[in-house]
Amino acid sequence: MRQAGRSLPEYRELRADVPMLAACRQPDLVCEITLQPVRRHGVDAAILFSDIVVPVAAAGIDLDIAPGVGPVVAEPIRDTAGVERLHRLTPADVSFVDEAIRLLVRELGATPLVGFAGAPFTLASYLVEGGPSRTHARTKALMYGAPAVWHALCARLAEITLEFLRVQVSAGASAVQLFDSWAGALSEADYRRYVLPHSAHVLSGLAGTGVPRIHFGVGTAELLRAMGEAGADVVGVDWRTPLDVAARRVGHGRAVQGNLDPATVFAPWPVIEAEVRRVLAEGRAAPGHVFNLGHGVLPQTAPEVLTRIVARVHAATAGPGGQP
Ligand code: 1CP
Repeated sequence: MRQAGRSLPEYRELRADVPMLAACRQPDLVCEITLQPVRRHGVDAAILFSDIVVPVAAAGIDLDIAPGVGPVVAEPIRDTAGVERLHRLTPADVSFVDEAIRLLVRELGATPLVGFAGAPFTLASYLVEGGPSRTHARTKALMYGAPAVWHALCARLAEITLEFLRVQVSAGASAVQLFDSWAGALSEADYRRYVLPHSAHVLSGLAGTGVPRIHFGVGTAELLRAMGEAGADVVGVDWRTPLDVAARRVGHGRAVQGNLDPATVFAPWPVIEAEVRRVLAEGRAAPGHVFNLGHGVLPQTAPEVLTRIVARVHAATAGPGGQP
């Protein structure tokens, strides 16, 4: 899950003098940072070191990732002229990602690499607000007040995202994850009207690639049904909804991903272990379950605890005798 690397001293050392976006554009550094949590924890898959705003910057938007803040956009997009500043993405704009993935696939051997991108709503929120927002007030103001501009922005973002994910799959990514982290800010009706068609466009555009598509958001208990309809193979769930409940909501035939509360790592081991067992047991209600945290690794997390959780999950799921 996101920022597994941030809790590692070896990550902090590598990043000490390199700003986030610059790091994302150096294939050898991307390769090494992506490998770090795999080496440390023995997880079953690697997640590409990058950020959801990387393709948007490559498509012409002046932005930065400020330490301790997140993405900050120099000139927020709030009208048609703003949408026009976002040009179409070509593979050449993100050749550094292609190169990093080719390096990684060689290094990873049998371990699959998960590529990712931000979904149109979450990307639009950063672009419209100009940075992280708790309320997404300006985003919703545009959505309700100028729906044509909103849909033009999301359609453009969906094209960029689709192209970016296609580049990652062509370079060798074994699965892709579409992060709609902030979709939980919306009612189901608004999600269906303003967001779902754009995310569905991205997901259906990848159907022919044959790689599994994961779709994740935070605070999405009321949206799981609609997110299931958006077309992914796996729906990621935060820690608020038990996986057996989530499995019913996302609909038949879809796997689930999640959903240990990232703060569980600060509990005594017997509590953590009981939570791991609960998540595994509830995950059995779905046709498939990717064990994961319910959101990103908190930076204060002790790496040793993550290693122990991974080992516990492996012990519970290895072979036919494995029991949660
Ligand atoms: O573990 C990894 O490093 C994986 C790579 C990764 C991923 C998958 C990063 C590195 N970012 C992301 C996705 C991402 N970025 C999401 C979707 C997933 C999620 O919900 O967690 C989002 C919403 C962002 C935006 C973002 N980038 C934030 C959140 C700000 C907010 O609005 O609250 C932050 C803090 C960043 C910066 C960032 N991205 C990644 C790292 C390691 C960092 C920290 C920068 C640093 O260490 O200097």
